[in-house]
Amino acid sequence: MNKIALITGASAGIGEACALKLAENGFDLIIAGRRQKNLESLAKLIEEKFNKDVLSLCLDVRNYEDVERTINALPEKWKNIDVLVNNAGLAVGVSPIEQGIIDDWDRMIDTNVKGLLYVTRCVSPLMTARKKGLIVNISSIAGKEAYPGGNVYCGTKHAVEAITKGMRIDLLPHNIRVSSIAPGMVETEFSLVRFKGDENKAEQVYEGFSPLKAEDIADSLLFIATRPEHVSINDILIMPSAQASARDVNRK
Ligand code: NDP
Ligand code: 8X3
Repeated sequence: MNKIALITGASAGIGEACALKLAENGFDLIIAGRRQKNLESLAKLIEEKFNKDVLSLCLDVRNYEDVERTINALPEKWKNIDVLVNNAGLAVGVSPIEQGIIDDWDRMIDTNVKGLLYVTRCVSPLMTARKKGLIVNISSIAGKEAYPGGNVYCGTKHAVEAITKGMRIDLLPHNIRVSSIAPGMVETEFSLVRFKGDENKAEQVYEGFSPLKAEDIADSLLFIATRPEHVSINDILIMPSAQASARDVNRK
């Protein structure tokens, strides 16, 4: 039987690339996100290209009741989740703290922190029952540093870093490995979401240097997920070669 991976936020960007990479390398996939059409296209691609089983879950990770109901209702085969990738997340806005928009703050905290917790709360008991599993949380350079206008987004990713460490300790007796991947700038829909659909502002973020591609993060995930059982890759910090810190980018 193939291993099974559940990836949140698989309808775009890093999550989509991770789904394709794991499918290419023998995993069956549970792909989750809010945009059903994107999930359907991805599922079709995976089935046709890699001949792997795919289950699509139209799911908003901010809604605990939906998350719980959806995970509890998984068909028995699909409950044998070997790898959970907590990837769904977003930044919204770059306002300084004194001008912060409460709805932006709520969206980031509810998705990046509470959503990650909700999914983990429902999936981890399936892993502890089987005494095996791997959880990979997608953090960020924003989980290691703060930068102007990053306040709440950086706060959520610092929380992801702390929660990852706590999860690793709690799940240790259950033989479950917990990893974090913290990327620098990756060209995805991330900046379009952060700038609320302003394409010019989003494009400027990646001008004058080569940002990471979503596939680069998928490579890191594959490395983590294919280590022997006695090896845990706790943290990967992966940056574009032209980025030395959240703020230092060598643009041509
Ligand atoms: P994208 O905007 O391209 O993808 C984000 C994904 O998250 C989408 O699939 C989106 O799906 C999903 N998502 C957002 N909100 C929810 C929700 N409430 N419920 C379920 N799914 C949701 O961005 P990235 O691929 O770049 O981002 C993925 C992760 O990587 C995020 O956690 C981000 O913080 C992190 N990251 C990104 C970096 C970058 O520079 N791009 C750098 C470091 C970390 P849908 O809209 O269909 O729900
Ligand atoms: C996304 C990358 O630089 O906006 O986490 O924090 S950054």
